[in-house]
Amino acid sequence: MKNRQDIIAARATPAGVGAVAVVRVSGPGVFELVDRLLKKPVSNADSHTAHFRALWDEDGLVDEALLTVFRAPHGYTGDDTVEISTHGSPYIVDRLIQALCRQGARPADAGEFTLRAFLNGKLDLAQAEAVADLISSESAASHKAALGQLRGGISEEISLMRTRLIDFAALIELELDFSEEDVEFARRDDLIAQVNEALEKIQTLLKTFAQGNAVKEGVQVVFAGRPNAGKSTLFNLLLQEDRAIVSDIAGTTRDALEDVLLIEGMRYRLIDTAGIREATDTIEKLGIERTWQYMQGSAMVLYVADVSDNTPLQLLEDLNTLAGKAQQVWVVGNKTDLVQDWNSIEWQAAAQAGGAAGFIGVSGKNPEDRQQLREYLYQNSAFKSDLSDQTLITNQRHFHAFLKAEESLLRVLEAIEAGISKEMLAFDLREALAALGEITGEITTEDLLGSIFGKFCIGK
Ligand SMILES: Nc1nc2c(ncn2[C@@H]2O[C@H](COP(=O)(O)OP(=O)(O)OP(=O)(O)O)[C@@H](O)[C@H]2O)c(=O)[nH]1
Ligand SMILES: [Mg+2]
Repeated sequence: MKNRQDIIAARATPAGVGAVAVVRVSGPGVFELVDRLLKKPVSNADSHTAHFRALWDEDGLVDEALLTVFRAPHGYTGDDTVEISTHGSPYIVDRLIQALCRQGARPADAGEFTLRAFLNGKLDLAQAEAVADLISSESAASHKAALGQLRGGISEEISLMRTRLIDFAALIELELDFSEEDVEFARRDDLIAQVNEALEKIQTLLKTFAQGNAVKEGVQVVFAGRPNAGKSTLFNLLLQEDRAIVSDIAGTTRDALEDVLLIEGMRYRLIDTAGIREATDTIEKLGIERTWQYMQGSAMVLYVADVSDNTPLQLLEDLNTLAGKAQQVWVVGNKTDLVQDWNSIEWQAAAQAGGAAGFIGVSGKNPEDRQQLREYLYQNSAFKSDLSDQTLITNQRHFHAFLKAEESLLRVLEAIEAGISKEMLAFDLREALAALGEITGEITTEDLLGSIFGKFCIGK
């Protein structure tokens, strides 16, 4: 890890031209360093004040800018910081950062400002990760989940669990010190109750991961079916644009196409695929292999069947070939406009017999069916944008740490019941505490910090 005493500088706004660009400079001694680019100092300014100043380097005037001063321990990083808002020209920003570096600053690494905030105790690790999620959130639901985590949702729950378990761990360690006397400081009943309570909390949180992950990454929905069934037509209808090529030639879609659809603040990643049949050439064959892969990896498969060209029996046969290769299949009977007397009951029955979770009949040529299709998707994706205040686990790392904690706590219970040695009990309790502590960063390693903060953008 690089020196925490360095003064670091980076552009905090996106690269390119804009009305305003912000350069952030932070570290002990930053005010004196910035003063050297000014005729009128800011080093005597109060925290949280803004100052209009001309910026100078060796070659002359760089820009006129607004400097915001944050004094330790306030501000984002908890170190002395100046945020310089210049005119939004990449040239000005580069020249300013170079001037700052000549005065003794160095370019900040990705996530280094947030890393410092963490090291200064302004944020715990789960909150720091929430910052990255917040920046990249693209839907109301993921924004809400990230914001909840940033405000300490998960951290609070964990610290409560930890404090209680730490007390017990301490008592058990004490018992170990008096091991010859066979005393029990920690009442086993109370310990069991505490562990059970913690387990319940952890298991509830673990269950939210599927939803949390869907909220963060989006629900993957794949369109599959025979060639010409109208997959691309329905894909375009939902997206309201001519995203995929539609034609009456079977085998039009070769490669999978992906796009994002937002419904009620929830993100869906729609994937249009190549129609399934005996491939006629190598490229089509590769496309169809991809269709199978996507089906396996998707939370939902929308299986499109052409009700004007196929029979319910054919649908049943198709669905049987999907068995075990797709998680949840929802059938869409398409081209209802072409047949007057299609028997929806029979189609529904075939879908059900084939193990599909639902059936809907639509026409891809009828714009009004778009709403119906959206509803179908939204109601049936197990992950509705439940914008309630439930804390969600949205992060793989947290999920695995909770799993570890769960395992250790289950072993604690077993150990008590089986009357296994106190050493083992103490060990498992410590393991559980460590796993929980990893989430908030009470227990960290440099590798872990490197991998978390390396994913941030520079300037954050
Ligand atoms: N009348 C009618 N025609 C439709 C409907 N949906 C699709 N079509 C037509 O059916 C043909 C095939 O549609 P596509 O959307 O390309 O079908 P696909 O399933 O993507 O086909 P592949 O990419 O070849 O697997 C096109 O000529 C569409 O215009 C519908 O609901 N009604
Ligand atoms: Mg297609």
